[in-house]
Amino acid sequence: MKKKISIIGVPMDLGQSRRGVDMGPSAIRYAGVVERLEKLSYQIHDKGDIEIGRPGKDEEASDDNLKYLKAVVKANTKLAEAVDQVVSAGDFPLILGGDHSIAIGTLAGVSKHYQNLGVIWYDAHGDLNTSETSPSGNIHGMPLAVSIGIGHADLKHIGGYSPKIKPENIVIIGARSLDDGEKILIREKGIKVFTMHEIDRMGMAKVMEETVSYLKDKTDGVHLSLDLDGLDPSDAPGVGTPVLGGISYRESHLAMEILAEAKMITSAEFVEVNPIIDERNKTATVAVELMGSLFGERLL
Ligand code: B3U
Ligand code: MN
Ligand code: MN
Repeated sequence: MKKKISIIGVPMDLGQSRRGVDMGPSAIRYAGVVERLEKLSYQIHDKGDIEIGRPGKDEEASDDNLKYLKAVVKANTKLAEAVDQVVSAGDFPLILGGDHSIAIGTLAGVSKHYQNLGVIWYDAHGDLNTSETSPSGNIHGMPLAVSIGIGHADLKHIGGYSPKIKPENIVIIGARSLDDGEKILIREKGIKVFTMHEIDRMGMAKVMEETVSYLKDKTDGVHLSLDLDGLDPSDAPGVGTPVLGGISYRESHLAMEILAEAKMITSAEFVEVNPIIDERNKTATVAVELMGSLFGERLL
C-alpha cells in the first residue's frame, strides 16, 4: 500500500508582525507540493486550509505582551484537532504555514500519539521566548517554550495537556539569533543546539549524523519543524525575519536527505514562507524541493 501523506494548510500570520505569511500555504501549493510528492509515489490527501478568523481591532495590543493571543489559541486549537485526526488515521501529517506559532497546534495534535516525541527545530531562532523574555510580543517566537510547558496557560494547554515534549528530546539546528532569556532557558533545560558555529565547524553531515544518533534511541517518533528563515536569506528571501549567515540551500538538502535515510521523521511542518516579500515564489519553491529530499527524492 502507498504511504499516505495528509497536507493541512494554516494561513495564519497573527503570530508575528509582518503581514503575508498567511499566504504561505497557497504559495507552497503553487510551487507544486502535491505533484512533487505524488511523483515519489505517495498518496497525497490535501485537506485544505484551517479556517483562520480575522481578529477584532482590540486584539493586537495586549497587556501581557502576547499579540493576538485569543486568535492564535483559536487557530491552534483547530489545527491540533485536525492533526490529531490525521495521525489517528495512520497518515503522515505535513503542515504548511503560516507563522511558526502554528507549531503549538501541530505538536498538540501529534505528541499525544507518542511516549517520547523528538523534535528537530530547523530555525535561525530558538522560539523559546515567553511573554516575559520576548522583545516583540510575537507568539511565533514562543512555540518551543510553550511546547515544553513554559508560557501562557491558554497556549500551553491547547489539546488539553502539557507539556508536549521533553527538553532532552529537542535538537535546534541553525540558530544564530537567540535572545538572552532563550540562552538561559537552553542552558537550564539542557536543550541540544547546533548553532551556525557548529554547522560551519563540523559540517552539516556531521551535525545531522549527531542529531540522528542523539534522538534515535530515546524517541518513538520525530517531528521536523522547519522554519524557512533557518536558511540563508540569499536562498530563502521570502521570510518575515531574515537573519544573515544562515544554512545554505545545499546544506539543507543534505540535512533532509540524511533524515530520509534515517527514516525517523513521523510528521513535519514548513513555516514562515512570505510570498509578499519573496522573489518569484523562490522560498516556497525551496520549501517544496526540501520536502522532495525529506520524502526520499534522490539525485541519481
Ligand atoms: N526572537 C525574536 C525574533 C524572532 C523569533 N522568531 C522569529 N523572529 N521569526 C522574538 O520576537 O521572539
Ligand atoms: Mn521559528
Ligand atoms: Mn525563525
